[in-house]
Amino acid sequence: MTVLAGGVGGARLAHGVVLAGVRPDVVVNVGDDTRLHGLWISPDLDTVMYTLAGLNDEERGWGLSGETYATLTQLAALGEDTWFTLGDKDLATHLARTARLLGGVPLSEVTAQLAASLGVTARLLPVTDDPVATLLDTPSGRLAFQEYFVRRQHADAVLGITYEGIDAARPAPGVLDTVTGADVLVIAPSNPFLSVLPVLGVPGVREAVETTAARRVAVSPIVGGQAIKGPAAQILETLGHEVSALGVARLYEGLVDVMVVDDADAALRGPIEDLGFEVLVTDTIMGGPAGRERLARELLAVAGHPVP
Ligand code: FO1
Repeated sequence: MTVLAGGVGGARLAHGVVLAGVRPDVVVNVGDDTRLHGLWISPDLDTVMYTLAGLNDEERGWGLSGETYATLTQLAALGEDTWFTLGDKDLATHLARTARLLGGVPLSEVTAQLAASLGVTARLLPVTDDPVATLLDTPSGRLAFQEYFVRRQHADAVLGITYEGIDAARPAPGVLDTVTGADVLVIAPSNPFLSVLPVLGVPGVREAVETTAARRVAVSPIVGGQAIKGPAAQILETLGHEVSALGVARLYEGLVDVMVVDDADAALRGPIEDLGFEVLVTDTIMGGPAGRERLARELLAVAGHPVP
């Protein structure tokens, strides 16, 4: 089973798959990646890695639990910008990643090393080893991703999105093989524009999703017309899409066989079926581990994957 993932939604779903006894390959967005304090930070990879390692901060969804902030406090005292909250333990990940990247090890290899060190059994794959940067056009101009998301709290209207570097990016080793070789391919309930499209946009990935023999299942991140987390609803709206699971389904036409929508959106079953999808209506809100495992088991079942 292969999961295409952004941050928190992808991490929680992948965790559910692991809890269900299946070891997934997780292909992760790198468009959120940023350089701060000279360090290479890969938030979505880290969110998936920490969640699968059982080390994540459940409340926030990102970062490590039990963090301290002595380094950040000292950076502020030195006059550095500290709007991006980096905990002391989290900084160790960025130090190790940056040192290894500077030593010439590709991101995919560094990711595999870090994940193995933290006891993650699933295979974590950045979609590419090459730099891709999601840039947002807003009424205040073009913003780098974390500038938009964290510093300005995704308050700006998004009028356009550019995935800088994506046309020259090559899929990381293993990415195309895991998409084409999977029996089940799941698009996690991640933001379509900020998480999923920058994965599909790496040359070769969309074609692999279009042509794989896998049963392809997508979980809508929009429930009852609202995003489970983050700015997905505002972005759908300002980019001219319907803010609903139907609007998400339209984005995934030709890429997905089964759309999974929340019980709250049961009325959208017919319209989504009319687009040619099979539809699974269920509880898609993954609260704790039990909810994640239940959803993962339902996805495995609808996709015909043996459920342990
Ligand atoms: N998200 C925030 O809203 N505020 C932060 O200060 C913040 C810090 C941070 C540090 C490390 C990391 O791996 C993720 C972090 N995130 C933070 C999440 C990050 O912005 C993600 O890119 C978004 O959640 C989108 O997936």
